[in-house]
Amino acid sequence: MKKFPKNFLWGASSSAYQFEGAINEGGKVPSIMDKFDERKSYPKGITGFKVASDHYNHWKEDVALMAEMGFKSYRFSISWPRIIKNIKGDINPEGIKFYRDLIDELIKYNIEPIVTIFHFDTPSFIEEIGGLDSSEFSNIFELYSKVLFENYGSKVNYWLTINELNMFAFVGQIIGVISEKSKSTKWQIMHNLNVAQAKAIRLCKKMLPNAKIGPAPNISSVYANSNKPQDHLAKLNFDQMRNWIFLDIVCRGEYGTWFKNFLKLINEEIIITNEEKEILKNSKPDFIAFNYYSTMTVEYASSKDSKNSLNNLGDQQSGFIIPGIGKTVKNKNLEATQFGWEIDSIGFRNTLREVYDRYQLPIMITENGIGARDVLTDDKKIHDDYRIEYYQKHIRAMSEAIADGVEMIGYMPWSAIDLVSTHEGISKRYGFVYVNRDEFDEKDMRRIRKDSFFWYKDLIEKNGENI
Ligand code: BGP
Repeated sequence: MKKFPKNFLWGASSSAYQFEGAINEGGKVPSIMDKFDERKSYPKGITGFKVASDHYNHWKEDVALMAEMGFKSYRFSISWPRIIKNIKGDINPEGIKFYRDLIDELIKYNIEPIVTIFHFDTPSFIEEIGGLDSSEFSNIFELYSKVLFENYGSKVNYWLTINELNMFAFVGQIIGVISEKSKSTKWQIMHNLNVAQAKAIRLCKKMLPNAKIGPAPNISSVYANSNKPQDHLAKLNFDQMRNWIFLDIVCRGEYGTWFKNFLKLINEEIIITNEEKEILKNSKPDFIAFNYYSTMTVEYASSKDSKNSLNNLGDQQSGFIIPGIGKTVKNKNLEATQFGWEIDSIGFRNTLREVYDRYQLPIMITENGIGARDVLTDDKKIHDDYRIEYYQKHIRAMSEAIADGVEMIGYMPWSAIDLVSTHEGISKRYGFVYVNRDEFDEKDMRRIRKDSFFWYKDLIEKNGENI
C-alpha cells in the first residue's frame, strides 16, 4: 500500500438542491427540481426538495461539523437559480452573498472549497429558450459561469463543470434533469451540455489562469458477464457509451469513431457546428473528477432482443438493453446495498486505473458512498458500521490504486451530511451526520454525529495511514 499524498484533500460532498431547501428564500427563483411533484416519474410517498436538510439556514453549524471532522475540502454546488434571476442574466445579490459567506467560512477553517457550477438544478427560466434542448443553452451557461468566476474566482482554486453529464443522458428522466417536455434526443442534449462545459473551461482558463477546472461524470468499470467474445464486445461498447465518450470529448476534444457509428445504429443524429468543434478541441481540463458508486456488468444482446430501453428507468448501472449491442445484468459476485446498488471496492481500484491509464490526468473523487436506512437509537446514536466498512474497503482500494501509480488529488464521498436522494427521499441516507427528520415530519432538523463521523475524523487525522 502507498501513503496518501501530504496535501491530500479529504472531505465530502453535497449538492445545493438536495441539501439547502429554502427554495423560496433569499430571492431564489424556481428550478426544474422544485417542481418534483409535478413530475410523473417522481415516486409518491417520499419527500422532495422544498426543505431538504435546511442547510440554507444551518450552514454555519454544518461547516463547523465538517471542520470538527478535520475536512481539508468540501465539494458543494452553487444553485444557479439562487444566483441568476432570469433569462436576461440579472443577478441576485442575496444569492451571491450566501455562497460568499459559505466560502469564507470554509476558508476560515482551512477547508478548500471545491465548487460544482451545475448539479442538476436547471433554473426554470431556461425553459424560455427551450431548455437543455436549445443550442443557446451553452451561452446562457457561460454567462452564469462568468458571474461565478467574477465573484468567487479569487477564493476558489478548484472548479467542477457539470455534475454527471453522462447521467443526464442515461437517467435524466428519472433524476428529473431532463424535462418531460423535452423534444430533443438525449444525445443532442448531451452534446449541448458538452459544449456548455467546454465554454466554461475556456472561460475559466482565460479569467482565472491559476485555478483548476475539471469535469465530474459518473464513471465505472464495465465487466463482461462471461468470457464469451461477444460479451467482451458488449463490455467494450458499454465502456464507450457509459464512460469514454464523455471523457474523450472533454479530454481529447472530439467524439470518437465509435460514437459516430453508434448514432447511426440507433438512427439518431446530432447537430454539431464548426464553431462548436473548435471550442471542444481547445478546452481541456486540468484534472478529472468523477463519482463512483459501483460497477456495471453486461452481456451481448442480439438485435432481436426486446426493445431498446436506453430510456432507462433503473439506475446508473442497471436496466439498459440496446439490441445488437448488449444489456446490463446482475453481477452474482457482488453484494448489494439496501437499495440494490452493488458494492465493488476492487472495482473502484480498477476504475481509477482505467481512467488514469487512458487520460494521464490527476484524479479527484467527488462522490462515493452507501445509501442506507440509518436507525436513530433510543440513546440518540447511529451505529452505521456498514458505512464504515464500505469506506474502509473503498479507501483501501484507493490507496492500492495510488500504489499502482494513479495520481490522486482528493476524496470527497457522498455525502457530508444527510440530504435528500435524487429520487428515493431522505430515508436513503449517505451522511456522516444524521439530520433528524423523516420523509414528511421535519422534526427539529438536529444534526447528530454518526459512528462513521468519528471514524472518518480519525482517518483524516492520520492521513489514511490506519486504513
Ligand atoms: C449521484 C448524484 C448525486 C446523488 C448520488 C446518490 O448520481 O450526483 O446527486 O444523489 O448519485 O444517488 P441517489 O440520491 O439516487 O441515491
